[in-house]
Amino acid sequence: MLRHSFSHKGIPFPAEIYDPETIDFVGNHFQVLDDDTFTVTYPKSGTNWMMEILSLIWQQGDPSWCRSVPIWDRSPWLESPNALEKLKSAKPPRRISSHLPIQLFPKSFWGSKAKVIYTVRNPKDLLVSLYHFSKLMSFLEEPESLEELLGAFLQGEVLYGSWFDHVKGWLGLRGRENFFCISYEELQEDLRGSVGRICRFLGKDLSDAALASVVQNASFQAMRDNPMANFSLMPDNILDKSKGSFLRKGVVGDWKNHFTVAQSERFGRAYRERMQDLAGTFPWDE
Ligand code: PPS
Repeated sequence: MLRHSFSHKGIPFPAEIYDPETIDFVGNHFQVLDDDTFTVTYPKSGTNWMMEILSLIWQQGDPSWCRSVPIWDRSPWLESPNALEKLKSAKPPRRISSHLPIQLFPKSFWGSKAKVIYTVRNPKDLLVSLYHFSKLMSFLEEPESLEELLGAFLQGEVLYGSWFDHVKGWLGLRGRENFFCISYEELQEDLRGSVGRICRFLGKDLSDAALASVVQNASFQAMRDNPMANFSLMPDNILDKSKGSFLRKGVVGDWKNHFTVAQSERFGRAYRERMQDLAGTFPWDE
């Protein structure tokens, strides 16, 4: 839930950090290049984890870049006004992050060979992550309860709109050779194997030692200990660190500690109804 928002083509954005002109520019005029690589997610799906993994892959496992440059400068945020300025003058190949739903993504992507890595997460865990995140971030309104946030989430009345539409929109690209989808749960289950798959998608050949270094330096603890990745550099007027940590828990299944049986059933009904076309696709689908 947002304190001050604007809606662009039906998608709610926090007005404190985005503006409608930039979102419009990105969709209609931003020039995607063939060697761009995009990390795309719905919020709280493991965006920063993927950004860290990719930074390490690009450096052949060498952590120096990750330890010296803030994560948001290594893979600037497409729809943020500041990052867009950086990207306009960035030397290719560019690494870019975005939470945009597919219908607001740059039109120039469609004629390009640019690669998209889409990370998806169990929406129940994502919702719990968003619930805690809302307590830290100045542009988000702290919900009175998980119940309140759950209602808003199911209505798509949260930042970036409906999770269901976001995931269905992007998964429509499955089968294209420039699109790769992976889940937070797969990363948790087998990080090394997942990194290997990401490398194959990117056409990167890493030695065993380099792979091991990616896995080690992209671990939850390594990222928590890295000031360039743990958001400690984020100003207090945006992220109130006294209320908690951006890298909060980093586990699968935390929803079980937060959802009541009734909330889980309500969520399950909406999920089955909205996701029937993708039934059985994700690790959390029974
Ligand atoms: S954001 O604000 O949308 O960019 O957030 P995002 O990065 O997508 O998601 C934040 C959650 O990802 C967890 N995270 C990790 N989990 C496991 N391992 C690693 N290395 C890792 N890095 C980030 C982070 O802790 C948030 O999840 P929760 O459940 O809140 O802990």
